[in-house]
Amino acid sequence: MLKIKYSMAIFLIFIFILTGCQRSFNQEESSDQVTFVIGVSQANLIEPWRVIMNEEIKEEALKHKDVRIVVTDAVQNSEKQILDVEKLLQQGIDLLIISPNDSVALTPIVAKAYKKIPVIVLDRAVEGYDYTLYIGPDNKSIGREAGKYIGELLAGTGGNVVEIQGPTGLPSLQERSAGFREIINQYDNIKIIDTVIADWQRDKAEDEMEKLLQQYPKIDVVFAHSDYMALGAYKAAKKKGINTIKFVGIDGFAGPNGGLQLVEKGILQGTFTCLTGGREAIQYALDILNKERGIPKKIISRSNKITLSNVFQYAKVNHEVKKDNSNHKIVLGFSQLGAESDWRKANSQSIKAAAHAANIELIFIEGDQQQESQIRAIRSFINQGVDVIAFSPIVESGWSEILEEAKGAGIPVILSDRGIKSADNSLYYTFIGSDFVEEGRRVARWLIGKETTTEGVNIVELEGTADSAPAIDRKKGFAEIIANHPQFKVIYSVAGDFTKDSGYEMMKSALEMYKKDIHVVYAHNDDMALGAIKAIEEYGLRPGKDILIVSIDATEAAFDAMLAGKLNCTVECTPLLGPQLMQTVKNLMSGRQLPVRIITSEGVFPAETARMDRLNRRY
Ligand code: GYE
Repeated sequence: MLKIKYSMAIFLIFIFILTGCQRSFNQEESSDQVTFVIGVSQANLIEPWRVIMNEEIKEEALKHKDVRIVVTDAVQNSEKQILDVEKLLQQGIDLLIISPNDSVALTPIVAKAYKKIPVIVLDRAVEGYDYTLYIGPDNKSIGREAGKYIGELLAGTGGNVVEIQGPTGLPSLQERSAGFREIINQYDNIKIIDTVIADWQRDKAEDEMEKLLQQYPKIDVVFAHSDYMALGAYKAAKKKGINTIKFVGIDGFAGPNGGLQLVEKGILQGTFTCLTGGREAIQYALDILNKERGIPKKIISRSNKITLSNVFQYAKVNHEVKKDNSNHKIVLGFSQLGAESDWRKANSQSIKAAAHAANIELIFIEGDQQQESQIRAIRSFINQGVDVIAFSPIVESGWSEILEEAKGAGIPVILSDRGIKSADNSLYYTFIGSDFVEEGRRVARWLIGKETTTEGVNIVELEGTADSAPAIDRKKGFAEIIANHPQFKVIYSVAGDFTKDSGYEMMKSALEMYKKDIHVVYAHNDDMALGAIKAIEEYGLRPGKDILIVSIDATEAAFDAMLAGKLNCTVECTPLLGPQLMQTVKNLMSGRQLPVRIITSEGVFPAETARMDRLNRRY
């Protein structure tokens, strides 16, 4: 039963009238019953992007009669924002949405809030993982895409570019700029002749541009970090009667003077959309408050390149909600890569159960750890004309051709669990899965905390399938952290295939070669760790004692091994992707724009607390 907070809402409204510094958006009559009160702590409302974020939050919340939102504005001041959150917590909000003014300064208060209620962080992340969900853009990739586009615009002729930035020191801004420069620096004939700061303000951009026009006789392209600033710069050029400069912006909002309209009018040559996440924050907030399963940890929103060639189509797709054709049952083709591990078996089960629960017709094709079999399965889905294809790619490379076929047939593709390497990110709609690099880092951090000796620590690394995303990334994350601790040395590293047998064989050879000189085994999954445990026991050593063992997945069998004292730690990688996948398929079919990346939530389980942790495990 949901709690009814009618009287609290009245109380809140009363408080807000008294304080006058906060606003609450109330749906229709205040006689509606309030089930959830959501606090929104905004960093500032000077940036147009944030005004839009708040508008989206408000609009989306209005769709739910039983939801109230309370909004605070920190006016660019982190201390004020901390107080804002304190007050919201005192008022008894059920969930906090925060877009932090500063990542570092706001981390402790976000962690404090997260101890009590769910927290959604928007745009600027906080440090660590003490929040429920993060939604934000990939600023570096936006910068790169803008760089590529401007590169194309000037490729033949070369030219001079001016960059107009928001306020100095913002990490998001530095990332955009770095991505942009990474690409532009590859061109000998394109020069960034100046960079100015316009604080996201249109008028300031106009003033700065006037100065630039006096200083430089030839400017070919202006790249502004927001459409609003691009518009200011355009005005300055127009006043001087200059119409040879091309303007490129970021944001792509709909509505008067939004990026889309500016592209339509030919004022901007192009813009790169940067969603605020406001709408999605409310959608997820309700899922969280209603205790839905499969809430991701991080969502990285997609940026679209908008030019005259696609602006009308984009505006249509994004602003016309598709009619729900309830007679049509969605058909999803899923190609699984194999049944190599307990993880995979749990993953297959989760997908099947979630499809059933979501009333989605699932055509599930099992794999045999062979890329060719998966390609065949995907081709059969194309031939059957399914609505959506999802698959878990065994390796990272070699998918372009089949994905081009799916694209040609107009069937959207979703990557589940593992990613692919492809320069063309239009070949798939989104990728749902874990952050494998972070898992590798977590293993290393645990190991460094556990093994405090300054003497050499010899590590055997049992890798997953060659060229698979989890093997590549788990190795990378681990290496990144131990690089700062030279006493840790990977003395032997070899690729298996995530099966128990391969772990056993690899460990046997490691023991033959290094005998008693092995101190730690890092296995890229639990199954291989279990195989290694067997090999170590046969060799006459005690796994978990003579040799520390750490792995990834956190399966039931890994918990058994920890309780038996044979495994020292497992880092979670959840296979329960079914609910997120089905939710995503539904979103896709209803015409909603999908993020590029949906990252699942997971933890670290050392043997010391395995008994307690086990109680909450579901695979
Ligand atoms: O860790 C391993 C498996 O791709 C994340 O594949 C997955 C990995 C998982 O078989 O056990």
